[in-house]
Amino acid sequence: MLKKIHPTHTMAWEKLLRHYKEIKKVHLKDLFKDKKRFEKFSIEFEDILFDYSKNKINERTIELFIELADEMALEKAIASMFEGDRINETENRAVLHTALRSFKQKYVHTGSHELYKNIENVRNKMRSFSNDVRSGKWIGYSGKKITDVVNIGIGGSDLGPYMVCEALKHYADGPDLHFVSNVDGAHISETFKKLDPETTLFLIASKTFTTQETMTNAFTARDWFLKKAKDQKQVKKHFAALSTNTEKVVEFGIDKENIFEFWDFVGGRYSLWSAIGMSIAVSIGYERFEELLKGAEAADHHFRTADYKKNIPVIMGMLGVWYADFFGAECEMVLPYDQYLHRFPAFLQQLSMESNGKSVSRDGSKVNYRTGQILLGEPGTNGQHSFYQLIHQGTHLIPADFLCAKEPLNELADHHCKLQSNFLAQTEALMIGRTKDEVIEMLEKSNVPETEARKVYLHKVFKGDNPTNSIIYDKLTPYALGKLIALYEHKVFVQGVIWNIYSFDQWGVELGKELAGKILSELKDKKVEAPHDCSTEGLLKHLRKGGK
Ligand code: G6Q
Repeated sequence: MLKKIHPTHTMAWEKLLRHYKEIKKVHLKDLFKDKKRFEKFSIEFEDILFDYSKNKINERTIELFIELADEMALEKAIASMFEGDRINETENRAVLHTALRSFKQKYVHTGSHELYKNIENVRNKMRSFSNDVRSGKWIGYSGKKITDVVNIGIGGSDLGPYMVCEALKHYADGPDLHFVSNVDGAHISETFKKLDPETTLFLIASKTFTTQETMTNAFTARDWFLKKAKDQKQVKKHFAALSTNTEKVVEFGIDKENIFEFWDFVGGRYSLWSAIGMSIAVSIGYERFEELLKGAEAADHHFRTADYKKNIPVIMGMLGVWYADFFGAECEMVLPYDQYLHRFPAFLQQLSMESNGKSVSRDGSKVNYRTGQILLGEPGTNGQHSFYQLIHQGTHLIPADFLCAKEPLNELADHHCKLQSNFLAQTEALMIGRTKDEVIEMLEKSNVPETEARKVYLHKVFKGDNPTNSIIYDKLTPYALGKLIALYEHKVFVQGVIWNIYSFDQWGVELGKELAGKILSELKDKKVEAPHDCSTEGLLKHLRKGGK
């Protein structure tokens, strides 16, 4: 089980507080007087280069964080996760998404052979199903090949596979993929416009098979299909389920043969590696899906074996804690200079904010320090033309991760060079900034009259001193993507351990769901079930007025 101590009660925390008071005064660009900084604070792991030298740290910072990690028993926590201890204590579950991508089965623990056998069986079933759909062996009720596959799911059953399918679009050579998540009828209606029931396959992705949004969309999809197919028996050719709840799936009318199982030790936001990844296998082919898993497996091995000083997720996690708890940063950004990764920040939002958005510690007491940060992000260079202003000249400290591929997947004139020059320029600008003297000199050189220069120069000063990490991978392959995702998963884990919180539950989403259930009947039946506050009641009445 995980240790239950407050990080603020450790010796290392005290030392870090003292260290912070000194280092906060040093501007980042002054830290670069040490010409070996890049060498000291960068890590190479296979084709990934992780440069964290542009952070407000020195060797002492890392040493103290290692002391903190030791006091918080990080090593034991990592072993507990990989070995299947029930570290998700509030749900009494193990956390074994790593087992789904463990081909070498390095971390097999007693009694887990059956588990690995089950995982392999589902993978084999996924391989043959996805091959059949892609090759045209799997045909629809009227004898036509499947041209479109729709993943119906939400949250963890949508964000992961959707992000990966977008990221690996370059390799997509299967049927067209669509993702429907929102219960807003607009989502499925607009998707239907592109589809023909005769050539469409629905993947109902739901761990519980009870989620309101997913089930509403699934029933709507079935009605839409049956309107044309007419015969209930044909559902088996057009619907498959990715779920842990066989009983509910069968009740819905999906053939037992079309159920792709996974298990309660796979959390929703960690489920893209399971049967929930079926849409990925259908889109890019099963072999490439396995490459994705193998990339993640390599990152798992790195996380388990690399020294903390050379361990990317450990360092990333520590830096996150450093800025949140010592510098008081509220937000962090992930900025991929890679258009294929345009859903990566959205995926990471759930991974990080749902996992570490907690205020009760593992011993049940309220935390008195900051936990999970707000994560935002958009692909570069687009973001530069919108919100970067606030990072450069606003009042917040916003640490940011910049990601970029060394080689492009599309060779087009000098696009990639321009993309990379922006990637490099932004991290440099955020670090060095531009001083008052530099601005005045610049204005003088452009012959701006002195009175005018005095008026505007402050607006042109950049404080700099803003921390960034740079992550470069050779090419966005399935293997590289698998590594990237797993590195971030483990970063979130490290932070949860240091913050002494439970990262694998999500009780905070329950209250809204519960109330929505009650309000739904009030909206439908026009009756009041619960006394509401006057705002909710006023809004409810307004929505009912003139509505159906
Ligand atoms: C993720 C959460 C949540 C979940 C969705 C969908 O970690 O648990 O986002 O994935 O609520 O749940 P189902 O897969 O059960 O429909």
